[in-house]
Amino acid sequence: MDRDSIDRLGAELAAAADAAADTAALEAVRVAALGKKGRVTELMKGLGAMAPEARRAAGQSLNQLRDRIEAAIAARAEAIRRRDRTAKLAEEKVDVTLPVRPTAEGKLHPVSQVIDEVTEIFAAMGFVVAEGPDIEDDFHNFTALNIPPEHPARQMHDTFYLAGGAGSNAPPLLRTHTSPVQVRTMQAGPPPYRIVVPGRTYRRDSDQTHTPMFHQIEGLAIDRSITMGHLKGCLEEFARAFFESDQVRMRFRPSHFPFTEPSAEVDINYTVENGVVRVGAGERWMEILGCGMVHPKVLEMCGVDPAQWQGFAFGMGLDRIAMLKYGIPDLRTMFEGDLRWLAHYGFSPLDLPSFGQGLSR
Ligand code: 2NM
Repeated sequence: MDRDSIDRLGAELAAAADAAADTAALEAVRVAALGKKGRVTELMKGLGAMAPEARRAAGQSLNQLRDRIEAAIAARAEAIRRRDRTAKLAEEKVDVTLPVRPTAEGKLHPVSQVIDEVTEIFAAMGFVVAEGPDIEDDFHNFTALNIPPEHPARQMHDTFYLAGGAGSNAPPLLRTHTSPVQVRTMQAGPPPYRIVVPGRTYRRDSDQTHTPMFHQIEGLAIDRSITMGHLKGCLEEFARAFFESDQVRMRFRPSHFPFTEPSAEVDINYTVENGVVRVGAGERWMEILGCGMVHPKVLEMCGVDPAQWQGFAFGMGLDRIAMLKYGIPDLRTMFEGDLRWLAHYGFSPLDLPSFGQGLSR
């Protein structure tokens, strides 16, 4: 085959590749040119019968022909790929400025709503949210919190222990409070700390006023000179923001926890009007949280020098204050997963609590 006809064939096949409308058409062009019975392949088969000199020249030309066609096919393949991707992107375009379609179903659980509200309040005071595992070990849940092995609090907490724990190793457990996250935070790096830790907690308790899984939020503030005065101001600010009333009064009663010294339990005032609880009015007291100055031994066990650092911690049950704020009468209905209950007591996932918008609406 002469030079001219090879050039013409190359031009023809390259033009066919350029004209291929899609990947399948392009593959057909490739097979017709370079496949087992393709036109270029057939020409190459003829080389064997040629004299050595002629074969070398013809072989070179045919190799160039093959390279030219392969390059044309590759270029077309890339063009098709780019064109298809552009079309796909245009087709999948979403206008994020359009208003959200209202959802008829899908509500936030009141406890989720209350977690959002409480963390918003503490975030505005400079706390950041920290989280940790539900399955904990003995050290983080008890020992580091100044609750030694024989301490009555270990029975008091009625812990769920998991299988495992061989020899001298205590078995893993479901955390009985969120405090192990404070321990992990302190172990992870130096003070200062200002964290709040919302999450699930577990105790072997089930009756009218207890569920084996419940929710807590705990807080920790450690710095050079944080005092009980800061603790009181912080919690009063919280109570007024959460119950959306400047009238809420608080009472700090001396108490005892292994992990704080001094310790206090905190009550808020309330009254009952027509069977409805009203917080921030009346002379009755209701306990809502426990708190205190973090025990020096706890700081030490978490790697924090108590001669240089001090501060407060607090812990609060979220299920009860959710029921209180939103008028839910029965604790057990909270975790039954009844969609009719959620339709009634749930919150729109699009109404995030914020001071600008009003904490709850
Ligand atoms: C409470 C009451 C008082 C508390 C202490 C700590 C830690 F890790 F810093 F020692 N976390 N949470 C604490 C203190 C919790 O719950 C009723």
